[in-house]
Amino acid sequence: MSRKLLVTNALPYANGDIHLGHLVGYIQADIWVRYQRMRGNQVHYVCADDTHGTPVMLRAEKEGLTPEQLIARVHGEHLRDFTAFGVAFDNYHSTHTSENRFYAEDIYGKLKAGGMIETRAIEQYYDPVKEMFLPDRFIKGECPKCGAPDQYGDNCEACGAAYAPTELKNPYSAVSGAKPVLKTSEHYFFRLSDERAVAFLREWTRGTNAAGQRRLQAEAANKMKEWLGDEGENKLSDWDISRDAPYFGFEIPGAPGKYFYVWLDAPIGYLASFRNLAGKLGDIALEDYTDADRAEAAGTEMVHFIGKDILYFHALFWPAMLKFAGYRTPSQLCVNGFLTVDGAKMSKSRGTFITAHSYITQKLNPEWLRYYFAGKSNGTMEDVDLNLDDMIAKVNSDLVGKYVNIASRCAGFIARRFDGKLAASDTVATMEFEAAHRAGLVAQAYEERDYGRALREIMHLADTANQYVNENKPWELAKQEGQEVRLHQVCSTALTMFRDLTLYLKPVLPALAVEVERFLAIEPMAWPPHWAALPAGHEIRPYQHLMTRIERKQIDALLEANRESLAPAAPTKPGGDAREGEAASSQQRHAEKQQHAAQAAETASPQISIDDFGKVDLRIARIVDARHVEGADKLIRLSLDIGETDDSGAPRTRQVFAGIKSAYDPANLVGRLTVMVANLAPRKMKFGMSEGMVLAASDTDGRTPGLFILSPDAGAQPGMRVK
Ligand code: B3M
Ligand code: ZN
Repeated sequence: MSRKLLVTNALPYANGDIHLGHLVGYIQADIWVRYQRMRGNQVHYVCADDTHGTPVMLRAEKEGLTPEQLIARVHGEHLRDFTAFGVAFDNYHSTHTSENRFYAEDIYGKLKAGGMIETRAIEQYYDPVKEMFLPDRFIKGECPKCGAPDQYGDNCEACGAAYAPTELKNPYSAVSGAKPVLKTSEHYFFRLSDERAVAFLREWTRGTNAAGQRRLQAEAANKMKEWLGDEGENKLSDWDISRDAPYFGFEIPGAPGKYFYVWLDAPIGYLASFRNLAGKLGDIALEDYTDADRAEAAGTEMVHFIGKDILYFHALFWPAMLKFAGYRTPSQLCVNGFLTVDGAKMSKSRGTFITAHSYITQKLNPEWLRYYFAGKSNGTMEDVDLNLDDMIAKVNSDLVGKYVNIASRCAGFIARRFDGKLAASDTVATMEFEAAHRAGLVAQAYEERDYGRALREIMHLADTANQYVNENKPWELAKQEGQEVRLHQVCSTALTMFRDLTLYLKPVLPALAVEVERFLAIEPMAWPPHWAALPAGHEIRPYQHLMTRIERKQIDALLEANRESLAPAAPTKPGGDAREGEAASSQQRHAEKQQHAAQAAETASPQISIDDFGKVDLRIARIVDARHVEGADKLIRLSLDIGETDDSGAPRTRQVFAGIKSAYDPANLVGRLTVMVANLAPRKMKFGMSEGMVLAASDTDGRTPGLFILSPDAGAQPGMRVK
C-alpha cells in the first residue's frame, strides 16, 4: 500500500540569506521525498518563510520598508535559492497569510476552550523611548559574572554565563540606546506543565511511523527523556505565547494589543502552506492530513525535517499544541546537526559562511554539494563537516571518475560507429552485474536517511561496472580489425549498467538523472526498478558532457566571494528568531543557550586581578582511567588522581567528564599527567557527577582544528598546585 506523506522542512526566518548550513537539512529532506516518490508513495512536500516577530519588524524599519515589503523580497530570494539546489517544494508559502491566521486562531481557540491557556502578569524590560518591550537579544549591558561590556540579555559571549536580562549591569536597549525600565504586562501561556500534556508527550515520544520506524532518533529520544524527567516527574514549564504591541504578527482574538509569539504560529505555517497547496490543487482531502481522527483513519503521515537547535519547539510545544486542539500530531521528526566547514564553525572572516546564492553565482554545480552532503548524512543528529578538499576529491573521483566516466567512454562509439543504436547486451556480464546489485540495501538506506551508506553501495557497484569496461577496453576494440560486434556489445552493456547506477543516484542527483534519461531516451525511472537491459536497436541521443570536475580555484573564488572584512558587528544582529527568547522558560532558555554557545563569537576576555586568578585551584592530575561514555558524542569519562584520599585514608580519584572525544582515544590518555581545576563546583550531568575540569587548548576561531590537553614537564607529581 502506498504511503500518504506530508513532509516539511523548517521554515527559514525571513530576515536573512539561505546559506550552506541551512541546505544540509533541506537537501536531506528533498532526497527523502524524491526517494519516496520513486517508490510510488504519495508525498506533499511543503515549506514557507517564517515571517513574524521583532527582528523582522525592526529590520524592515531599518531598511525603510514595511514588514510586508521585506518579507515579500526575502520570500523571492529564498525560493530562488532552494530551486537552484533542486529542493523542489510543492508549495513555498508564508506564515503571514490568511491560511496561517486561520489555523493559529483555530488552534488557539481550541486550546483555550480545553483549559490549556492561562494568563499571568510578568515583569519585563521595556524601552521607554521606542515604547516597546524588549526581547532578551535586544537588551545589552555588562555581564553580571565577568563584567564584559556589550553582552546580550541572555548570555555572555566572553565567559559563556547564562542569566536573565534583569541581571545585566548598566543595561541599555539595543534598539534606541535608552535605559530600559521594568514594566508589568499580562501574558498568555500555553499550559505545557498540565499533567495531560506531560503524559501525552511521554507516550508520543515512544511512537513509531507507518514504516515501523521510531518517531524520534535515538539522540532526540534521549533529549526528550532529559526534558521530561523520570516517570512521575514533571519538569515542564508553561510556555509564554503572547507578545505586546508593537509586534509584527497576528493579534490574539479577544486580546487587543496582544500578539501570538512568532514561535506559536511558525510551525502552524506547515499546515498553512499545505492548506494553500490544497486550495491550488483541489483534489487533496485536507482534513485527512490535519484532523486527528481522520488522519488516523486515512493513515496519513506528517514528517518534519528540522535542525537540532529547534528540537525543543518541535518535540514539546508543537505536538502538545496539536494534540490538545484536536489536530493530528507529527508522525516523525528527522533532526539534522549543524554544519561546520573544514572542521570549524562557519566564519564570515574566513569566507566559510557561504550563501546559497553565491555558490550559484560562482557557477558551482549544486549537485556537487547535494552529492557531498548526502555522502555525509547518516540519519543521526551528528554535525556534518564540509571539508572542501574532501568534497573536491569525492566529487571528482566518485561522480566524474567512476560514474560519468562509464558513459563518456562508451557513448561516443555508439554514436559514431553504430548510428546511435544499441546492440543486445552481453548476457553473462549483465547477469553478473545484476547479481552485484543490492537494491534492497540501497532502498533501506534511503528510507533511513543513511544516504552515506546508500552511496557507498552505489559506488561499489560503479566499481564493478568500471571493471567490466576496463577489462574489455572499448578504445582498443575500436582499433582492432573484426571486433565491431564485440565493441558494439560492450558499449551497449556498459550503458545499461550506467542506467542502473543512475536510477540509484536519482534522489541525490535529480537534474543529472533527467539528462541521462534524455540521453538514453528512456522513461523517467522509478522504484522498484525493472532491470531488463536496454534492448537491441534502441536508439540513444548524442552524448553531451554530464558533469565537469571541481577545481580548487573555483572553491577559492567561492571563499573569496563570501569573505567579509572584519568590520565591527552591527549593534543588533539576531541570527534567528529562536534567539528572541523573551521571558523564555528555563528549558527554552537552555535550548537557546546551546544554540548561542554554538555560535558564540571569539572575544577577548576582560582583565582580572591576581586575587581573581588565585581563586582557581589548579592541580597536576594523573589520568588513572579513561573511558568512552555510552550515549555521549563528545565526552570521555576520566578518573583523576590529584593525591587525595578518602576518610579511611584510601586513595580517592575524581570523576571528570571532558569534552575531548573528538581528539583523543581514551586508551592513549591513561597514565598521562595533565592539569585540572580542582575547586570547580561539582556539576550533575546526565551521565553522573563531574568533579572538576581538565584544561585543553583550542583555537576558538578554528584556524587550527583540534583540542590539546595540557601536560606538565617531567617531575611534576599528582596533587601539585599550579600557580
Ligand atoms: N524560523 C528558526 C530557524 O530559522 C525558525 C524555524 C521555524 S520552523 C517552524 O532556525
Ligand atoms: Zn561574562
